Amino acid sequence: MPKVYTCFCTDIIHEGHLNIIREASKLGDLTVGVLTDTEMIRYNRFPTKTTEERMDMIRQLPGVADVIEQKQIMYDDVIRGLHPDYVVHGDNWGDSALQAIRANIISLLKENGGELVEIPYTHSADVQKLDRQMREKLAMPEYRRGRLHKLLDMVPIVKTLEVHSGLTGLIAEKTIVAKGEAVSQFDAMWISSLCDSTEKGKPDIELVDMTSRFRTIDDVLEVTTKPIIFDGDTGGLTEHFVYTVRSLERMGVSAVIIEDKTGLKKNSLFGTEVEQTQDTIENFCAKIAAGKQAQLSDDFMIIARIESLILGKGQQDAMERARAYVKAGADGIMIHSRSKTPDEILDFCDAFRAEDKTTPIVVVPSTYNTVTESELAAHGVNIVIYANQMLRAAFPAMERTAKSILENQRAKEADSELMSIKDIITLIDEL
Ligand code: SPV
Ligand code: MG
Repeated sequence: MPKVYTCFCTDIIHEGHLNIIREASKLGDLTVGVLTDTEMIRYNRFPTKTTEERMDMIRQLPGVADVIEQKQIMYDDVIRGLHPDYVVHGDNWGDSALQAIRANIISLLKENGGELVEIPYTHSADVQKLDRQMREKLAMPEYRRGRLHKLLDMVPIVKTLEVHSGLTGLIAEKTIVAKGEAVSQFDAMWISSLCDSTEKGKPDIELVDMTSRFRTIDDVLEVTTKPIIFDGDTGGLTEHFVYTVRSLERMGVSAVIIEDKTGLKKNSLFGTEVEQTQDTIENFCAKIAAGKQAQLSDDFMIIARIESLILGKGQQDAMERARAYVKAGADGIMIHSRSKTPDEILDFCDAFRAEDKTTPIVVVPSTYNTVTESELAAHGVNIVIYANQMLRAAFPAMERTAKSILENQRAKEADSELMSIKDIITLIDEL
């Protein structure tokens, strides 16, 4: 019997999958590969079932002779190990990541023998509905909130992108790239106080109030499924912070990060160029403890941000605070720096990890942006936040266009840099 292989990365079985299995099993003995959870996260969406549950689900289907785990999105191990006569796949090679996978399969089959069989994708109302239901389930507060915790156990480093609107949320949700053997996408989103304020033309001084910040969160929640980390500034008065915690939990936000400053907050990237006051360890610990006390769900995280390096107070002070904040109940530590090099951040991470192996470390490499994710992970960092790049990318592009229209007294010259009208009117999927 010829050997046939297909790979599934789905939580649900619909008529399109059944059609692939039916057609594939006509060609010979069918082995179905099930993509592991960690690869699902990189390539598709967060799985609502574990790898084992998904393997069991496929084992039940008629026409399936064997089920194996596919550990990488690229087919190298599978094709070299199994030597299938046929690899079967739907013909929906829509995005660049899928095209890279198709090229990988074709080149491996050329080398090892075998044929790629492409089955027409099933475009039916039922398939679309099931797909939409799955997305909506992932977007529900109870599902979304706990996902940051789960990610921390599943990926080497949680890649987090700044978002400040529904549109930037969609970019964080959908952007996917294929590079060599790997396919990659963002794991989580950061609602930055700097970008949320700047987008509104306001300074980053806790002037944009919580009602308005929550409105931004809601815009993002409406169109995405990935977990959200909220920049809670100083957390405000402890008596107010406890209400903020409850509201964020209810919305399905996964974590709030509060910084140990007091009085009029200024953006950290000003450093000591402006007057900024660090809170006392005692006060800030009381705020963390009150937040943890107010929290109702098990999975919401309160992350304490240490400003000692920003304010030139050194590693000793940062370490002393880290110890105290964890003791007060912080679920993670964010250490910030405005240095051009990552040295002081990596030194802190090494010192902290020598004492504390488990509390998650969060970093924001805006100024020390040469550091790579793997370097950070090697020093024990768990979450990396790209905190303002989306907004900084948009501003110069919009300003260039505005200048071009003024200079040329028409819009034609700007056109080559713009998204086409057809693309913009079809960018947003309708229900
Ligand atoms: C933000 O993005 O608002 C932050 C990070 O708090 S920073 O701007 O570097 O202070
Ligand atoms: Mg901020």
